[in-house]
Amino acid sequence: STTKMVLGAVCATALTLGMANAEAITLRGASMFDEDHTFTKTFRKFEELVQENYDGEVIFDLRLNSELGVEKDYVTFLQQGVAIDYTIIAPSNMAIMAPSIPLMDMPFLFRDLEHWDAVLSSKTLTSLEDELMEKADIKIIGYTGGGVRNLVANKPIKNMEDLAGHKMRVMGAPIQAQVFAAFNASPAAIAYNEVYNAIQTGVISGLENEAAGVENLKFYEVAPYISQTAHTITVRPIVMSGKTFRKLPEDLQAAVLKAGADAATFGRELESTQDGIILKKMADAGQINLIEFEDRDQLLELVVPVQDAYAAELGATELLEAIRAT
Ligand code: X1X
Repeated sequence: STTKMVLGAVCATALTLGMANAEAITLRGASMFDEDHTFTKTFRKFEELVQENYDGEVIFDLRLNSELGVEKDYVTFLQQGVAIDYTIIAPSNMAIMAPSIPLMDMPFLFRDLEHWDAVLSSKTLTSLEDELMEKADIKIIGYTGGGVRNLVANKPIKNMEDLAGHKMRVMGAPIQAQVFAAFNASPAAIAYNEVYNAIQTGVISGLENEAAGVENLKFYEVAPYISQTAHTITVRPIVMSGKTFRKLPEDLQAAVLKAGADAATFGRELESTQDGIILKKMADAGQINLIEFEDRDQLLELVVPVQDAYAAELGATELLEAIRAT
């Protein structure tokens, strides 16, 4: 039935774009979450700003709750120019199309929120954007994110000893598995919508995620221990299919770019301030137990050679150095 829905969506997208100028243009978005998640709020802001910046009429058809699949499906849709026109995707979920894009998303890349914000507000990541455009025909129109990823497990993980052999889900980019393997955990790439069941049935013991995802998808029901490794500050590009973007009238293209940048700023502010609040809310409600991770210094040491080797393999050593030097 997902196939049917997607096929329907393909036709609708093609039709409405073909009628640009004559009538309202429909843009279809997709999200894995419900109306309360920060991504959805960012999409709603994007819709409002496009409409504000553009004279014609645009209809936004945002499909929530994974109706159109998960991020790794969205990448294929965007690349092919079918089913969806815009969304937000974790760079590590785009590895299959552009191997260097997960560099902006790798654990321990940013020292703190200030460093993260400085990099995202600069032009440092332009070469990665160009590669994504060239290899996947996906256009980054803004950077949101700002959640802090921790270990989310069905048991407390306090130190390196607890982490050894810990079976955990990571996103499907090789760098993610490499990093957690270097920490001596046992990482496996599993689709996001299979994680809850995989924990429940004991296939894995946890994942790593930011507060917004844990809350929205109720991962705390099967993995209530949050070990505060704070290993990633998320970078979440708002993206549009290049095939969609090129079909839009010029004034709408300009409105989309402006709205993308401004909605991203809104989303970053929202998620970075909400992250700690959501964690506290879940802890106060007895949904999660916050665990201090004692050996974060060791993670920081172990990750550097893995980051260096990945960047070297991609010919992106200079870029990594530029990010570190920001
Ligand atoms: O781990 C994932 O695949 C997801 O985690 C969160 O929900 C978000 O960061 C989302 O973008 C996705 O990466």
